[in-house]
Amino acid sequence: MNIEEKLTVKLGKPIASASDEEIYIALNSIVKEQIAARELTGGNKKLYYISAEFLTGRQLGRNLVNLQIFHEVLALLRKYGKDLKDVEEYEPEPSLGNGGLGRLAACFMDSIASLNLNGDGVGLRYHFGLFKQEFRNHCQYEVPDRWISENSFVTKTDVSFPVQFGNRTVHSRMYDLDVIGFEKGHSKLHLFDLDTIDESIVKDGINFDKKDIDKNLTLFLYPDDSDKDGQLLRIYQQYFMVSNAAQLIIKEQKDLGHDLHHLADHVAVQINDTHPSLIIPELIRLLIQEGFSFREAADIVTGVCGYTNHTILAEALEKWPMSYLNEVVPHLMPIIGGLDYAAVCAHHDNHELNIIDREGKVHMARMDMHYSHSINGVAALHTSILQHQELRPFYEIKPERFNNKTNGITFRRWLMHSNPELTKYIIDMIGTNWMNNPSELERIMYFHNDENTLNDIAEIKHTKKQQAAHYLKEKEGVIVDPDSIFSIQVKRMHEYKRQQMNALYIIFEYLRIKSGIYPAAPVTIIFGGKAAPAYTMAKNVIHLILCLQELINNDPEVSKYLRVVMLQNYNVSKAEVIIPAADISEQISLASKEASGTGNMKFMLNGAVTLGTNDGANVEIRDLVGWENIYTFGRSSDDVINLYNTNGYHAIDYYNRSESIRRCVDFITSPELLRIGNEEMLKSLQDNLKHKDWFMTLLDLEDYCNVKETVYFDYLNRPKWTRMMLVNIARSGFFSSDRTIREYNRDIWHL
Ligand code: 26V
Repeated sequence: MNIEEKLTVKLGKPIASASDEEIYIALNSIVKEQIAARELTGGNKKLYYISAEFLTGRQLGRNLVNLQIFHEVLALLRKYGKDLKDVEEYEPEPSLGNGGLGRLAACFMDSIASLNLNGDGVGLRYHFGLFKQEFRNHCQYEVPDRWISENSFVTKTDVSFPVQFGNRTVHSRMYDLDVIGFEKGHSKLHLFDLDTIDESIVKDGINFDKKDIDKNLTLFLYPDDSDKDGQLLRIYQQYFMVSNAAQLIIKEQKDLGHDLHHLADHVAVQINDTHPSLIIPELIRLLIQEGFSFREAADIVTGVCGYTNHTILAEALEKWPMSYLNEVVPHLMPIIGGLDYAAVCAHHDNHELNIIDREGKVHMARMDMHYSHSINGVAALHTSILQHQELRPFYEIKPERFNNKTNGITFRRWLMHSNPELTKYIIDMIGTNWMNNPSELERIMYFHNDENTLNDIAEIKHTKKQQAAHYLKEKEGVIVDPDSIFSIQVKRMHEYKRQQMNALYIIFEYLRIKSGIYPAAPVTIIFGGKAAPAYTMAKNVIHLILCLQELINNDPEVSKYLRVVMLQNYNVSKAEVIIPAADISEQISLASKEASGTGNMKFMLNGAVTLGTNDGANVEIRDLVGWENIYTFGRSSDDVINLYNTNGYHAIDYYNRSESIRRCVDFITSPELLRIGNEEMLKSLQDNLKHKDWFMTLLDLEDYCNVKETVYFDYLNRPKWTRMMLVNIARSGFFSSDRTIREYNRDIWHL
């Protein structure tokens, strides 16, 4: 039977008379059958990728792409007047991640499966994910994001493990998400949960009784940890995740008849940031139960584990008070103590190497570094900063463990699924070899002076902008002009990412327009991103942007030249609409602070030009495309690190010295904005920028405003701009997560 016949049979009626929801359910079922028919990837050694986050995005589209029936289904539905996009809308998107770290894990699963590697993911099945962002009164509110539904791709299994918390035991339930690869390969993402979770305990936003672990354990990703109960809950979650992972590993190895003495020959564990770090003592504990000595077990586990660091922000490097760990996992404490003792004995002269510090706090990353055979950063600059600054004491004792693995993205989702128009065009130019060998995208460089090709690429971009404009109007109720320049900054809200600098630029441009100086071309600035519920400053930045949106879009004089959009509840599905529509990719973090960034790669692949600092993977983008095909600005990471080390940055000096900076910052509490927004929030943001500004917004502001003018000017030079677009697409092959995963496998996992 072909797809059309199958679909008709499933529906029990003609496709033309079925609703989009019925088609979704039928396609879901067809896809599940095809997945079930594909064998799981096997092998002598297996990877377990353990992560608190897997930001998978919707599954229907990715499965159609990887089963290679996406275009067929697209055309089939079109024949009956249906749009696959509308059908896909019926799949709830799981919000099992926060940002780049979780999306990276999802891209990695796609690449692991597609490269036919023997590897599964392990995480948690959070009922409400992170949270859903709603805007009211120009402010962010958080509500539960219910994604679990009957027709999801996540299925219940019979697998369960006992997990010990102090003197009581809970019993887990494993759910599975099938991850099929492109053409071949089939892995699983195992998500653990408790049957006793009670969703009804969540009241008034995202609040709930933090002590009731049986009912709350997997309600949310990163529940509020501003008090002790919240921190204990985080530890409960982390231990629950890794205990299940460790038991699954031991069980599967025993089932295969492997000798646990040779565990490191058969198992690789990748620890995705510090949330899964307790896997180390837990695996050691299980091996001791199997009769190993402490020393033997610790050596085996070191051979199994690899640790990936995703940030240098001190506040994100987890440390738990020993007393808290003692409350949740007392049975691990002797092991953690032993690990610390062994590490201290080996390196007694430097207390920065201690796992347990003088205040009795357990440093998870330090445990990872002592007891993993590999330690990696996620972009060249990031790894270098880890080696020479943040993790220097470790680099000095174990240089051979350090390695870089520059992040990547799956082209299946971020090109083939989200931009079928560009995909088809690339196929017409150079065939399909690039799909399995992304560096071959380089071959489109052959057309870099071909006027027709450049016009076609510009035309595709325009189509994607029209689609995005349509989507914004339908879903967000905002009107944008597809003929304006789309400059897009979508990512988590954080001061180091400096959305506030972009907002100050908007003020700069607004004031200029008001004074009769107009930008070279009309511009639409689009933001999207969630702020952590307790992160006041990030919420204040959202507030400022929403106030600016209201002020500017409703001012007929200004909105001809400038429009502002803050997307509500930015997620993977919205990213797939908005990223292909970008002309300019805003990657403006304070140099040294963005470990890598992966959005930057998605934009590049879709033909946007980067406007960024020399930070994270932007540096590698610059090296690949050359200075002529990227706009960089701002102080270098060396300068910034030096400013921190010497206390050399004082925001107020920049404010006092520059009239233009002062006018932008002052405007935050102008009568115009106070009429719309909340005085306390705006004032607090303004004070922070003048007197604290920890992430040095004002340091780079003028440079940023200046370079933007150049960018807009160049945009009008169509031959120049479209050639830049083509070069960016052509050189993006390096950022395929297939390349990244091949490197992990070559250097760390050896599957
Ligand atoms: C840390 C914490 C600490 C406590 C509260 C909740 C929480 C949530 C997440 C994290 C870790 C954040 C690390 C992270 O997401 N890093 C991002 O990783 C991306 C993939 O490597 C990378 O592209 C981004 O630059 C980096 O910010």
